[in-house]
Amino acid sequence: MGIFEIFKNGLKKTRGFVADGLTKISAGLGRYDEEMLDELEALLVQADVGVNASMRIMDQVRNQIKKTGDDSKEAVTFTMKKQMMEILGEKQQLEIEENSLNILLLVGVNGTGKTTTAGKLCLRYKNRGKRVLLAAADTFRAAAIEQLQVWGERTATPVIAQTIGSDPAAVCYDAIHAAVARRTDVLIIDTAGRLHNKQNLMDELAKVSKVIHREAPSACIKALLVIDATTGQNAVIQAEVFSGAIDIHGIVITKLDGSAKGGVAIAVAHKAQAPILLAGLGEAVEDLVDFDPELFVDSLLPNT
Ligand SMILES: Nc1nc2c(ncn2[C@@H]2O[C@H](COP(=O)(O)OP(=O)(O)OP(=O)(O)O)[C@@H](O)[C@H]2O)c(=O)[nH]1
Ligand SMILES: [Mg+2]
Repeated sequence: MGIFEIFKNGLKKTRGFVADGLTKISAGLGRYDEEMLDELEALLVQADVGVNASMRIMDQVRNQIKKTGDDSKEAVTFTMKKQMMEILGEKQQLEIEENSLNILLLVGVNGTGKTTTAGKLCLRYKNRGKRVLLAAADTFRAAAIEQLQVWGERTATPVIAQTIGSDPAAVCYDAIHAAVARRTDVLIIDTAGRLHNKQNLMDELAKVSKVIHREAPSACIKALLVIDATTGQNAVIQAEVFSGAIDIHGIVITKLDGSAKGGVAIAVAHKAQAPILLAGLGEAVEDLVDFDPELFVDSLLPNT
């Protein structure tokens, strides 16, 4: 399957909602009057594109119609695509430096897909011939350590872990020294999404990040925020909260396959400082792809 097919397939539900909605709203006329444009805007909001981003997109559509007089479905879709891509920004990729230790720190609230993404990334780099190491810095739940160990077995990757309740920063310390000793290319650190409260979580992440930077000053360190597309506008808030605690290099948006609300990627991009780098399009180990704004938008809207 080509990458566009993977996107289209993963975003089937959102496409069904947005692209089909677009066609339905024009009532088969293939053009949009003012009322239909309002309906289009509401459709975007329902697909979780967010109120501000939806407004920005539709303002541009209205301006364009005023300027050219062209209110055809093709013209409207074209302007929408252009605006969405502008919000999503240039395609950016998660780069790994050669001949250096790369540390990927996965953070995010509980259940967003951090551990799954750790496993998927592990396979990605193993397939590229890299030496990979996993670290179980979610010490809050015993099941979290076991879950990462399962990914370790599945991908034949060693996992650095301690016991439940141990200090996550100490796990990171161990993992970094193991990574250096083993000449690891990519160290992937899984962290907790749930602690007693949010402040605890943010404090813990700040501490973990500090220890990583202290112990591996010459490593290429990147914190990736994992957010769940099915959580709607909450995802936008998470992007803000985590950026306040640590320096976020990029965003992984997971479960884009899970709902008709994949439009949230646009809302997140509109608000967040960091770019969306990766997309989770399913639960399987191969269901992680580089986020591509153009393919994403083409998957969402009808063909022009
Ligand atoms: N459909 C779908 N499911 C996903 C995706 N990514 C993760 N999941 C599922 O989401 C659930 C939670 O994933 P985890 O990786 O355990 O999430 P987590 O962030 O580590 O959760 P905590 O450790 O509780 O904080 C699991 O059932 C995963 O299979 C995705 O891209 N698509
Ligand atoms: Mg986890």
